[in-house]
Parts: sequence; C-alpha cells; structure tokens
Amino acid sequence: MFNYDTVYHTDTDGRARAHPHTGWTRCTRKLIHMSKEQDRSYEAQQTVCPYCGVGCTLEYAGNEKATGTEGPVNKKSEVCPKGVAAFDIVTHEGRLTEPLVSEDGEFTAVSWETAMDRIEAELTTIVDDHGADAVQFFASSNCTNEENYIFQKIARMLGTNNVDNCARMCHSSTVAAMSERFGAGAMTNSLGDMMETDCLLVAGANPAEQHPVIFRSYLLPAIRDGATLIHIDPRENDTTDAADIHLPVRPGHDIQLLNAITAVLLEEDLVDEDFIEERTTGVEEFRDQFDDADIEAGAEAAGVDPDRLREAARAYATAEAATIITGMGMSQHTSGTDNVRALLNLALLTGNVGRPGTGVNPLRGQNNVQGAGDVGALPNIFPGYEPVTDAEARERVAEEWGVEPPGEPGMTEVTATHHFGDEIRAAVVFGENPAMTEPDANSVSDAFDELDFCVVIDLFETETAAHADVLLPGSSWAEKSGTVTNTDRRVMRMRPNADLPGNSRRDLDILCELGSRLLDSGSFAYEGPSEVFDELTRVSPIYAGMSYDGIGEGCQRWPYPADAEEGVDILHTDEFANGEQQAPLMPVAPTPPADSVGDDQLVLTTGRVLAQFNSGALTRRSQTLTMMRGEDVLEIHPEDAEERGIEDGETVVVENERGGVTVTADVTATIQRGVVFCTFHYTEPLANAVTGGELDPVAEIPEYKHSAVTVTPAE
Ligand SMILES: Nc1nc2c(c(=O)[nH]1)N[C@H]1C(S)=C(S)[C@@H](COP(=O)(O)OP(=O)(O)OC[C@H]3O[C@@H](n4cnc5c(=O)[nH]c(N)nc54)[C@H](O)[C@@H]3O)O[C@H]1N2
Ligand SMILES: Nc1nc2c(c(=O)[nH]1)N[C@H]1C(S)=C(S)[C@@H](COP(=O)(O)OP(=O)(O)OC[C@H]3O[C@@H](n4cnc5c(=O)[nH]c(N)nc54)[C@H](O)[C@@H]3O)O[C@H]1N2
Ligand code: SF4
Ligand SMILES: [Mo]
Repeated sequence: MFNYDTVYHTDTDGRARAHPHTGWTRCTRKLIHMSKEQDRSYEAQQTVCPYCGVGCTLEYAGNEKATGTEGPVNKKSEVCPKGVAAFDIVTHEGRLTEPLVSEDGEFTAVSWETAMDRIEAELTTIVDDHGADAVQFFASSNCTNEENYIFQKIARMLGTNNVDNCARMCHSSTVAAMSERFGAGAMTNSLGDMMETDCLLVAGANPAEQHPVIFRSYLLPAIRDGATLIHIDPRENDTTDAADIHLPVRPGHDIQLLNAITAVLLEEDLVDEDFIEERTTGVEEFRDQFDDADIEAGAEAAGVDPDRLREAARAYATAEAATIITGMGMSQHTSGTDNVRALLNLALLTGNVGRPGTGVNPLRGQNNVQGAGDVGALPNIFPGYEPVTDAEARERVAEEWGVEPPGEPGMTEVTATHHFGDEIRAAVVFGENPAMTEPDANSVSDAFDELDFCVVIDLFETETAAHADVLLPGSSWAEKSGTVTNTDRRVMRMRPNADLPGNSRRDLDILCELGSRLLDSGSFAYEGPSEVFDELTRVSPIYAGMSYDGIGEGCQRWPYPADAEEGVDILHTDEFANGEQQAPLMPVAPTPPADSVGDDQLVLTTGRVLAQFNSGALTRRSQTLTMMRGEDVLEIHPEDAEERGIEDGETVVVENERGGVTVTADVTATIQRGVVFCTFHYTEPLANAVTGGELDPVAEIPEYKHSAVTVTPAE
C-alpha cells in the first residue's frame, strides 16, 4: 500500500515535500545533527510540545534542540520535526524582550510599570465610558489552562463574556453539533482506543501531516492490523496514501456525500437496529426523509463515484468497530455545524458510539485548544462547559470569585472584528494572530486600526502586534509551568527548560498583574500555576477530581468527577454526556457555500503542511522548519493549469473581490479539477486576503475551505 521506508525528500526545484508516514522520523534524526553551533546548558525537564494538540512530551536536548521523552501519548519518545525544532524560536534573536508602546506608529521600549500604567488607564476609561462589553478578549490556545483561566476570569469579573479563542475558527462547529446531540464536544474515545478499530473514516482531516504522531503511532498500527481507511478529502495527501478508499469530495459538498452514504446504509439495511431502538430518537421521521433518496445523484453532486461511495458505506457499517476522525475540511464551512450533524448520523445509525474502537473524534488543533475551551475561554460557557445563561452555574462561579459574572453570552472573536470601532472599542490579544488568521484578513487588519486601544501579549512582533498600542513580551512554552489538555482530554504538565530572555515576563504573571490592576489584587494573588489549577478544579466540574501533583509526569483525563478514582476513557457508554440515554437522529439538508463560483473561477480551499504551523509566527522563524518548507505553493490540476496557460513553477495571481495574492503554481493531479489549494502559513501569499467573512450561523466559524477565485499567470 505504501512504502514505509521511503524518506523525506526535496524536489529538484527545492520545494520540500514531507514523505508520507515516515519522512519525519528520519528527518528528525537529521535535524538533531543539524543544530546550531552554540550550546546552552539549560535544565532538561519533561514538558509538552508547543505545537499541535497531540500532546507529545519533550525536553531540552542540548545544542538548542528538543528531544522526545517517554510521555503519555508518545510512549516511545517519538516527536515530529516541529517538536525537535521547537527551541529555534525560544532562542530566536527576534524575540520581544522589552514592553513596547506605540507612539506615532513607532514602538518605544518602556518599563513594565509604564506599560501596565498605560493599559490600566486606557482600559479603565473605555470600560467606564462604554461598559465592559466594549472590550474583546482574545485568549490563547497556545497557552496553559491556568493562563486561559485567569484571562477569562479577568473578562468576566470586569463584566463581559466577550472572551473567545481560536477554537472558534477551528472546531467550534464540531463542538456545537456534538454538544447538541451527545452533550459533549470532545473526542468520544481515546487515542489508544483507536488501535482497536476495524475501520477509520477520516473526514476532512489529514492526520499524517497535522497530527503526525497520532498517525504514526496509533492509526498506522491499526491500518497495518487490517483496519480499512476511508479518506474524504478533495485532495490526495499523505493520509490518502495510506487509504483503501478515497472519496475526493468537491469542497463544500460534504452533506450531499454523507447523506448519500446514509441512504446506502438505509437502503442496504446496514444499520444497527438494536442500537437505534435503545440509543436514538426520531428514526421514523429520519427514514421518511431518505425514502426517495437518489444515491447516484447525491454522489455525483458531491463529485464522487457512486460505487466507491457504496463501498465506503459498506466498509464503515460492516466493521465490528468503526471510528470517525474529523477535521477542518468538515468544520470550516458556513455549513460546518450541519456537516458534523450529518457525520453524527452515520455513527448513530450504525451503533458506532460508546464502545471501544468507535466514536466521533475531532482531532484538536494547538497544544491547548481543548484546554482553552475546558477552562471557559469561550463566550457562552464557564469553566467546565457550564452555560453562562445558567443561574446556578453563575452562582457557583460567584462563590469562588466573589463577583457574579454576566449571564448573556459574549461576542465570538471573528464577529467581534466586524464590530471593531463601533461596539468594540478595545482588544486584549493574548497569544493569537487574528490579523493574519481570520478570514478577509485585509479588512480585519484595517478593523484593528479602528480600535481606541489594543494590547497584544506575544513572543514576536506579529502581524497583529503591528496594530498594538502596547505590546508586551510574554514567555514561550520553554519558560513556563502549568498544564495543557491534549486532543484526547488528557491534562499534562509543562515545566521550564530555559530562562526568560531580556525583560520578558511569564504570561501568568502578566495576566495576574493585569487582573490586580483592573479589578482587585486579592482575586489575582496566586503562588503559581498549581494554586490556579486548584481553583480551576473547584470551579470546573469536569476537572474536579484532578490534582496538580497527581498529574506529575503522567496525565489525568476529563471528565474526572470529584469522587472518582480516575477520568473516563470512552464517553457516552450507557448514556450520553448530557445524561440522556438517547440522542436524536436528525436529517440535514445541504446548503450552498457562501461564495458562488463563476464560470471562469476555481474553488480555493486552504489548509496545512507538516513543517509549518498556523500563522507561521513560530515556524516561519525556525531555521530548520523553513529549510523543510520555506514557501507556499498553489496546487492546481494540470487541465485547469493548461486552460489558463499556467506552467508548473510559474507565478500566478489568485484573486477575488476581497483581495489578490501571488504564489507559485504546483501543477499536480493530486488535486481535483476545479479546485486549488494553498496554506495560510505565510504572509506572502496571505491566503486569508481572499477568504470570506461569512460565518456558520450556529458556531460563527468562517468558510476557510471554499472561496471562489480566479487564477491567472502573473504578468
Ligand atoms: N503541521 C501542522 N500541524 C497542525 C497545524 C498546522 O498548522 N501545521 N495546525 C493545528 C491546528 S490549529 C488544527 S485546527 C489542526 C487541523 O488539522 P486538519 O483538520 O487536518 O487541517 P487542514 O489541513 O486545515 O484540513 C484538513 C483537510 O481538509 C481537506 N479539505 C479541504 N476542503 C474540504 C472540504 O470541503 N471537505 C472535506 N471533506 N475536506 C476538505 C484539506 O484538503 C485537508 O487535507 O492541525 C493542527 N496541527
Ligand atoms: N485560510 C485559513 N485560515 C485559517 C485556518 C485555515 O485552515 N485556513 N485555520 C484556522 C484555525 S483552525 C486556527 S486554530 C487559527 C489559528 O490562528 P492563531 O491562533 O491566530 O494562529 P497562531 O499562529 O497559532 O497564533 C499564535 C500566536 O501566539 C503566539 N504564541 C505562541 N506561544 C505563545 C506563548 O506561550 N505566549 C504568548 N504570549 N504568545 C504565544 C505566537 O507567536 C502567535 O503569534 O487559524 C485559522 N485560520
Ligand atoms: S505531533 Fe504535534 S505534539 Fe507531537 S511533536 Fe509533532 S507538533 Fe509536537
Ligand atoms: Mo485550529
């Protein structure tokens, strides 16, 4: 099926490509030897990788490189190249080392006292004049549970629920759909449990590149053990290389595809009647909706071969245990919540929930995007996913904080940028880069200039930091302690491996000082992260039974009730997380994407590659990772290229009414006709200059995966 021994390779034109499955392990070894000359004698302590949500543990290895340690996830100490290169940014010469204030567009270094005085004065005036809802708080999925907990505590004690994190742009639609049906939005099963599966339905995710250690250490072993891999993705990528069935869906047409699979399950009687009877409601109405379903037409509308689709439906339904893995290809659409609802129907119809090897498993983004949500850095929930509208939950929080938080949900973060300069007068941006990562980025960038006041806490002068009135130098992953929660709900501890550069400060100290100045010092006086974690366990029921010491070098998994001996591995076994025994089956009708595609236009879908991470704030500054993948390309099908007179390697212009960018064409048949793909990791091309600001109506997630564009050779 695939050659496990092939190594990472570079094209002759220097464009690096990660090889499927293995490239990175070999490459990792090579990277360790490629380290810089100077050595520093930092302390080596087990901590958690700052990049993706897999949660590999690592430590300082000397020569400014990290090495994997035997952790709860990476049991054999394996890490991918990003983990190995994580020190490149810790010791980077571009790190912010002094607080900066902007005067007439120029940053000047000031003392911490001066910077904090300015923040206190400006935010206090704005809250006095316009109310606390005039401030938007951007929390950080790259930062710890304790930092995010304090951050949302500041917002809520000030009197606003306007706090959100980039989970909004990521799995907010998945969480909305799963919470609605199952009562919890997180992975239903554990990573270890995935090795028990007989079928993996990977929908709109590319774990071979985006969750490489999960792919290599959990999914590949299951596949090699005979599990069938079905990949629903408009492109062929490293995950597809290991797939038995590839369904190259047209971007934005997943509901047609999933409904056609559903129709096959019903038509061919591939459903689990006992499970449906015991654990679901609404089956009669559901069946009625599919009575006249035209499977062939559905498959064709989705752009896939009906026979392959039937094969996929049979493989998923007849497997003894089948698991769904879902990612951004599903979630990042104006129909994102509906896409996931349609996916959930498959699991419910076939009884693939609540047992080993089954479930619906969103692979989460950053090292603490799961935790940022768990601790309440979202506008509609308190720590532990208790709704802000619930009076009892507000009282429980008030008991701990001495102040009752507001009961109206706050603004989500993309919507907030649409109100910069009117309802929203100030922003506090902690460890996020929205001026680059939000859709229609040129407009977002302009919107930042409409604010009366903007504070950014980051490691570098990012694209967002360029709009700050005060820019504070925070601490990197290697300089902090605290906890993070990985994709399969495991809380793990971070420990420092390096000293803070210059006058930078620990993020937790910065936030506690901010809280003390804006509110009262008593509410933000903590000995350190462990004391914050203790408070979190009192406020958040899902963390109630955990302890900072108890986590140690291992992990604790939520839900972990106060009286339990350990956390729960598989959710929804006897009843769903909302206490219901049954979940509703709900038909979903397709809705068109926001951008309609003109005759001469192509559909741009965006995503990621192995060696770069999100806005690239960290990875573009890493010498080693840039050597692996230093520039973006636009994948375009040979026939689409030929029609436009575009040659491989040529510069092309990608544009629509929102903006235009230039990028190098990569003419390849791995992308389907009519679709082009690039990443959003680079400032040039800034992919989000052309993505649109239309949002899913339920979760307010943007449509990063479907933009109508024209592609022409550059003059
Ligand atoms: N190397 C690396 N790893 C990362 C990150 C990174 O930037 N780099 N970022 C982290 C973060 S924040 C996240 S959220 C995760 C995301 O991890 P993934 O969900 O795997 O991320 P994407 O690459 O955005 O999208 C996945 C796939 O969706 C496909 N796709 C595009 N449009 C559609 C569509 O309409 N339908 C379907 N079915 N598929 C479609 C794309 O071709 C792509 O292969 O990765 C995390 N891990
Ligand atoms: N076109 C397109 N756009 C997308 C997506 C897509 O698929 N396509 N995906 C979306 C998704 S899923 C996501 S999650 C977002 C990501 O969007 P962002 O969260 O805005 O992107 P990051 O690059 O992860 O930004 C992290 C920032 O935090 C800083 N940072 C990192 N660690 C620390 C720390 O310890 N302390 C402090 N103070 N700062 C720190 C970094 O320097 C960086 O500036 O992008 C979204 N945008
Ligand atoms: S798989 Fe993710 S967590 Fe593990 S080393 Fe790579 S980037 Fe870090
Ligand atoms: Mo994400």
